Amino acid sequence: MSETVSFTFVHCADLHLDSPFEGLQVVDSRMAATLRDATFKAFDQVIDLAIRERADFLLVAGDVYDGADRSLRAQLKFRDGLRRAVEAGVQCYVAYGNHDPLSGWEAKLEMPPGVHIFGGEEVEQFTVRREGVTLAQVYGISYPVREVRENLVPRFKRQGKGPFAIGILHGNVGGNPNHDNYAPCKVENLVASNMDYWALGHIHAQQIMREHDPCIIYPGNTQGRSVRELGARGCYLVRVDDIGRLTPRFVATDVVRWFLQEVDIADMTTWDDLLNLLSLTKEEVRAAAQGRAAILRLHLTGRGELHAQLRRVDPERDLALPLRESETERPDFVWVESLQNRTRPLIDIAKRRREPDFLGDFLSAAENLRTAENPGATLKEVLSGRPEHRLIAPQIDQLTDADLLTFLTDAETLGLDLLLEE
Ligand SMILES: [Mn+2]
Repeated sequence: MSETVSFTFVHCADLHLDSPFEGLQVVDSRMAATLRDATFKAFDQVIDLAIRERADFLLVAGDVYDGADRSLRAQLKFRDGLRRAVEAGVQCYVAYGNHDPLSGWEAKLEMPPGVHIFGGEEVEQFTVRREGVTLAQVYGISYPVREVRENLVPRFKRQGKGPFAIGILHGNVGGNPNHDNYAPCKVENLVASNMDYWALGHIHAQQIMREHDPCIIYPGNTQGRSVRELGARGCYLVRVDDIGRLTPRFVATDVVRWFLQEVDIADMTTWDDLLNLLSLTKEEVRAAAQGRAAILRLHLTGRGELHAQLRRVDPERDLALPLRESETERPDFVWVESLQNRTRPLIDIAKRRREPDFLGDFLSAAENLRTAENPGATLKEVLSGRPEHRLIAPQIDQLTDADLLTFLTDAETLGLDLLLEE
């Protein structure tokens, strides 16, 4: 890597422009607008960052849009953002992914000069220059269709002796089981590829897979959209110095942030203890969101006296609803998405399980299911023998083992409460 000059770039992926927030019932129109525009605003923050930090170029590693038939609004917003970037001197390089393959519908919009879109046939290469000096070569390929099962990495071949080579790849590195296995490859493939930086997309959680030689980064998505996408979301600002050393820095771009907080009832004796801690938790989340809007899921957990009383209230109506009051008035709202009661009674369940009576047998049966060799499959088998199964079979098939174990514990707690009452 001789004759490198220092430069800066921004790497983002998985913008999913115009995608909805999952599992939210919001009636307030201002709040609904905030949520609807969140993916667009997050993208604006990426562009603002690139301009503010005088980045030389911007990399977009796939899933610009949420669906193959992207909305015209999303396409216009995307073009507006890129135009703003190139007018400020930031070149843009875009590869499409599985959510927005080239086969999808697209309005024939002309992109401003300075925006480079990778085709879907072969890996293409662009040279980034600043005042005639070559900064880097950028290699990439878009998904021609939704399902790309081929390892695309062998197609990335470094040409000539450019100072710095970047590969843009939308795909699953290392077989992440939580995402579709598109364009699968291993870290070893990327290491062997002779690139200096891999700008990845597809996995929505940010991750530096390797620090250097080459640097391999998933920036994650720019805006979380469900409780499965908790915490800060953003992109990477990468500085490369004049001897080719990289300094990547994560920068949050989300405008609405998702939180999941547990509230333990173990030391509580009164309702006021609980209500105070719920309010405090909400304010802690507001502080952590640093001026952004927040969406909060609350789990009540732990064993305690309050468990028996909680059975007498409706968590949604009596606890969640009051926490939402007055939140719609403010831009830094904390919206309680749901409040789930997972508390347990104040008895030693392990000890009670050993008693030779009906309740002991019931608790043992639950424990045997939980500790079965393959609890998920065993629970599905039990459920398939129930008369209701006909109605709920499609939903049950979609549940993960963790979901099923949560239901088992809920059922055990319910049975325990009912039997203890007698
Ligand atoms: Mn994606």
